[in-house]
Amino acid sequence: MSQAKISIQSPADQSADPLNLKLRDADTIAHCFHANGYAVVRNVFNPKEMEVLHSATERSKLRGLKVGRSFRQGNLGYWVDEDAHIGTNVIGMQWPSYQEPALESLRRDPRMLSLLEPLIGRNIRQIVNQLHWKTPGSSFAVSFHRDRINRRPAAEFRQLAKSYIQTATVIDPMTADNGALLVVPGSHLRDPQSEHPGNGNFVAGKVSRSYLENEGFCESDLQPLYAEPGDIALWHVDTIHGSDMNQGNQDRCLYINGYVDARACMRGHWAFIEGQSIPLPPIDVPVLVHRDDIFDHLDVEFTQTTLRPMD
Ligand SMILES: O=C(O)CCC(=O)C(=O)O
Repeated sequence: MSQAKISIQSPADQSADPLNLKLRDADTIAHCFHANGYAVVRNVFNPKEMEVLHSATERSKLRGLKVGRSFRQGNLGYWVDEDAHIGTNVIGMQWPSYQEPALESLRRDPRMLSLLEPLIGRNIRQIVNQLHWKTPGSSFAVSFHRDRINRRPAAEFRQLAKSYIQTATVIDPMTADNGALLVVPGSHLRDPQSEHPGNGNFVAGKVSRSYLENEGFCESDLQPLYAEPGDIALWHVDTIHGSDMNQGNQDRCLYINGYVDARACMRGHWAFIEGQSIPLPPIDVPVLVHRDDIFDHLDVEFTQTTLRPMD
């Protein structure tokens, strides 16, 4: 005789603080995510793990500095900028997981799955695998945007509002002076009021508030996400967010992983199939993520910097 499966789930805590969640409260995380458009889960990775991850990100940055120019090879890419204040500066990179095993295992760690599963299920592709550094003294900042504008071609992402999750694993503390992420709580529930400039999110210098204002929000609507190494912030594809320049003396590295329900999108590297974590293929196996020319260009190429002047 077959027995019915009984699943015991703890109900979501409707009064939970979205800035202070625990991984074991998966339903509460999902509730906060839907209600507020963001959530911060504390201490997902422990200090020992964070030491290893921090070293991996430092090695990645040094690799970029050594080359001294933006370049890419397939989905792997480095963004190296000539900063007006500090000179050659690595602001970020795509798919660092090809080169650093600790970053490769974090993106498909079971703890990531437990965060994602209540939101997008157990079959998950990955669209974003990225490091962002805000080196002290640099002018790198991120203009306000909703991630929806970056999910292109739009027709390839079905039911985007329900199928996509952006996560940031905190590598260096995010503080009041080093350019912490700023989100507008609840903005994911409001229809866009304006056209986003749409010309890239990476900027140099003071971040304009004009998109925020055009969307009917102001400075006091911004919620900073202060966080410690090992915490994970997650936000909705329609949540308005950005971040100012680093005015402090400590680097601010974030490890961004963006995931999509595989039933809604054919692009991306696999992260999980039926909850089973899937490693990256070798770099010379083309996988369609962002670049439509991936099948024709697998050699190393130098590229333009992605920064644009402040608006
Ligand atoms: O690094 C940051 O501060 C911003 C990250 C971001 O905007 C994104 O990943 O969509």
